[in-house]
Amino acid sequence: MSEPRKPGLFGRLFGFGETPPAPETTARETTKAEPSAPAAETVPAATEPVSGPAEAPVSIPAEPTPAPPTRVPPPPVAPPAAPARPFFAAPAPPPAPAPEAPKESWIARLGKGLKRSSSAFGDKLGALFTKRKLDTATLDDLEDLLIESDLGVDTAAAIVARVAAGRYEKGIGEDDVRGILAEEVSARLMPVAKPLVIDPARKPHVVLVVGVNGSGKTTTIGKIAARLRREGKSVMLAAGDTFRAAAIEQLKIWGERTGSAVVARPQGSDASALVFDAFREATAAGVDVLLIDTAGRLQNRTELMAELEKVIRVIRKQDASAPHDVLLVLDATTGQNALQQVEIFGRMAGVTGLAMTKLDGTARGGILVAIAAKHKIPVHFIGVGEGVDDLAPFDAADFARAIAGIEK
Ligand SMILES: Nc1nc2c(ncn2[C@@H]2O[C@H](COP(=O)(O)OP(=O)(O)OP(=O)(O)O)[C@@H](O)[C@H]2O)c(=O)[nH]1
Ligand SMILES: [Mg+2]
Repeated sequence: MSEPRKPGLFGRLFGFGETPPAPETTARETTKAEPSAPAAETVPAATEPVSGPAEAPVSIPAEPTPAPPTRVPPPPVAPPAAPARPFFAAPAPPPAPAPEAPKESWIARLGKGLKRSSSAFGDKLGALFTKRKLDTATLDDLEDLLIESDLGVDTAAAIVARVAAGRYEKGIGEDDVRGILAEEVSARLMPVAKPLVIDPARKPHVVLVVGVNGSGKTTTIGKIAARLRREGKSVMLAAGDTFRAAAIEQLKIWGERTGSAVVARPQGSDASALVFDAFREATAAGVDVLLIDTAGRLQNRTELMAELEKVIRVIRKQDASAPHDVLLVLDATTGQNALQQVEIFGRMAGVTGLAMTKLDGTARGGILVAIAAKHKIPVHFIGVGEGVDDLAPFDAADFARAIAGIEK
């Protein structure tokens, strides 16, 4: 069942062409922030590009302990100017001979996480369909079961209708029901399964990452940064979660790990001012992608949502088209509340895409189907673990099979 990673994964992930240029050291100059940026501190990017999948999986604790040496001493002198090498036109570097760690494929991990739901679902389904004939009570129970799985009332009704169609008095097996479930789920998710497309014309392409507390924003930023770096893109991270010192340190660790520059300010600084500086620095350095971390905030905390709106206004003042993506990170374990998060973050922050994390350990992935049916917002990524490689592009058919508990 464990499938080898497909070679085109990263391309599919970001919608890039398939020949990424040779990685360069991060383009960011290591000069300090411009004078008008009082306390802005930029941690220079590591000079080594990320080494690829061979990198050991990492796990960042939610509250990273003591700050690593974030005030990195004078950064290494930029290597002798390489002949102007365009980011996107160079041939692909020889693929790093990444000795594929004997690690489970993401789809296997997704399947395991969702297995809780699918096996619970399967057990109940098995009990339901032991009878030879379908009757209304069985179908009602099936509908309840599907609604409990967070799929949404309409989807549940549609599945039940298909199960029932023409089969009264005949009966139907559990496998057939799983097949119908997978098809219906897939049909609803297909239209929203879209990669995050980074526009190479933008320097920087700005991705603002938002979501409730602990949903996985910072980790997802780290994972995305790692992928982008492997694609040869230069990346800057903005530590826009200025509330907690630990949050700033956490992002800096990801910066070091991925070879991305980090723009940070001391705890308690104004997030909008930080973002302003970060945008200007990213522009000056010609960085490809600016990933902006934000503090977790509950969607019903008006003042915090207002702060987010301010961050967006500040970005727009500098580039009316930015942020180019507003990625809402949803924790799959949240269940139904995710619907409200999509609605309110969507309204206040103009969410353009979703990432759903923690699908490796939950029984509640079905909520994505309800979200897709209701909001039709693109789903870019799923997170299936805490490690740097535990991010996958969203694939509707795979996800649907995992939900239905169908082994590939
Ligand atoms: N199992 C699992 N854990 C994850 C995943 N993504 C993130 N986490 C963990 O979830 C916890 C919270 O992740 P963070 O990235 O700090 O979340 P955040 O949204 O930045 O949190 P705040 O900044 O506090 O709002 C950490 O322990 C992560 O390692 C995932 O896909 N699977
Ligand atoms: Mg965070």
